[in-house]
Amino acid sequence: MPTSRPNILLVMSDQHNARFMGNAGHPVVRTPALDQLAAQGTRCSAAYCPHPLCVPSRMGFLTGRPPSEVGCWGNGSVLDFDTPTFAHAFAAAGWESVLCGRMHFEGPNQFHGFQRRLFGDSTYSLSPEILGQGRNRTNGQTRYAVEVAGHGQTGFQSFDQIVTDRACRFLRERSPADPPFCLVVGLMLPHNPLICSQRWFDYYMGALPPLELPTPREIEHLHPAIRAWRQRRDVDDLTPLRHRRALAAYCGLVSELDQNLGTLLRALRQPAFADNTLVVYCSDHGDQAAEHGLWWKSSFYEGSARVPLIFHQPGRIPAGRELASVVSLIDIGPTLLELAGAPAMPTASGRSFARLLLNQPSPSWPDEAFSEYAGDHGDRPSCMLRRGRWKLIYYSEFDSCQLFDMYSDPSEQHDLASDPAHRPILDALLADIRQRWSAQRMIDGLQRDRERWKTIKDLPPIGPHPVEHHQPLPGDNAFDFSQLPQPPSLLRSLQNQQGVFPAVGR
Ligand SMILES: [Ca+2]
Repeated sequence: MPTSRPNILLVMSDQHNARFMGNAGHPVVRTPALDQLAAQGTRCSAAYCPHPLCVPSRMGFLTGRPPSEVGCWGNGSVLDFDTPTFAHAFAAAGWESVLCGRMHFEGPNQFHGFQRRLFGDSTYSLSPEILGQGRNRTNGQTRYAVEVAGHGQTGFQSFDQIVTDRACRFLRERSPADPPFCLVVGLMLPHNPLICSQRWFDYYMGALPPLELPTPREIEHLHPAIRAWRQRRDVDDLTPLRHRRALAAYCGLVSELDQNLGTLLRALRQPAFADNTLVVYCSDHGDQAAEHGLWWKSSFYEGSARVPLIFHQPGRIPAGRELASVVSLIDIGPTLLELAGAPAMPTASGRSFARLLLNQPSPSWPDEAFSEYAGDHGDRPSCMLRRGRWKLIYYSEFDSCQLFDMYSDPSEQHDLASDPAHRPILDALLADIRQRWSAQRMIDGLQRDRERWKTIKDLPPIGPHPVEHHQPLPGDNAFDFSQLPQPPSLLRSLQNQQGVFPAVGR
């Protein structure tokens, strides 16, 4: 354990596919800051979110518990005021617990254990023209969000710049006499709208190789749950050019995220922090980014369910190492507390993998991650259990599974669920899922959530001090729709939206 209490800087992006980093082997995307962090630290290459959707994943991450255990089922979920988070745990142990930027807290409590919030969230960052409306929204999960892709700028970029500036100012003003800090910086990129600066967009349009998209025949043979997922979002017949433009913009947003991370890391280069700051980078979930022809989150393919995760503390955490053990975002709080020498959080069911990070024997590590999804956009509940080499995805809508061998088939091309030779492992994992999880419980929870949300969604924030949410300036949002190869095709079959949370800035 450290001789003095380390500072902690944790940067969480939104919707970053773990493959989209140079250090993770991506052939094109440019991420020099993330690459340097990974070169000097340890990259966890099998880290998963506990729910491939923003609010439940983040509340699981903060509390160290499966989201359904803390009553979070969807993007309108309000975490109970008195549910302990690792921000509470650090504050109780003498750290100053600080949040800067996004954490997607719903309801009036905008702190949840953070003693200070340097800047608020991105709820109002997009202009109506760029945001769109109804289901034809650029920040949502329908074909319109892929079609409106290109170069320009959005309030999410200006939000991230302000968050970065405020966090850097906090670091610059820190005195050695101050208590150690646990600073969580929440950035919005590379979350869609798929609009990035022209410099990056032009670069990636030229640099990306031809995309590998499923053929119509392959789409016909997809698992019925994936076919239903595609139809609900109306993404079946997006052209290769639409996908390519969207992917170029996504790569551009990743590079812009990386630039902000680089700015933050440079602000840490001062004697007061040099040897005693633990830096962590992660994202709340991934983005399919055209893998399997899909976009966004809300599925359990690697692009959506796996997250980037890097730990950096030179002289303590091994440099340039890949840790391939299976871990979850709900394990991060317990891990940070142990690495910092702070008391553990008794309410957490996530486990510390500090010993794995320090390259110490950890024979009892379960090497598994569970992730659940209550449903959104008309989806029905589903869940995923990754244990060692195996990954089982269970779809309640069809009472059926996908099974992948992640060691031999990391891109999930060969579903082994109907292979008799793999029946024993499928049965064992499915029995485990049936014991710990219920689709009906997810449906009931989501319904209760919606009722709670209607009552308290508009209450003003309460907490230690007022919170300044982002208000974009004129010019922060600019997109020339005439650059699109064809006008966006507005959603053809609008589904019944009764009871669905409005999804602004999700
Ligand atoms: Ca998110």
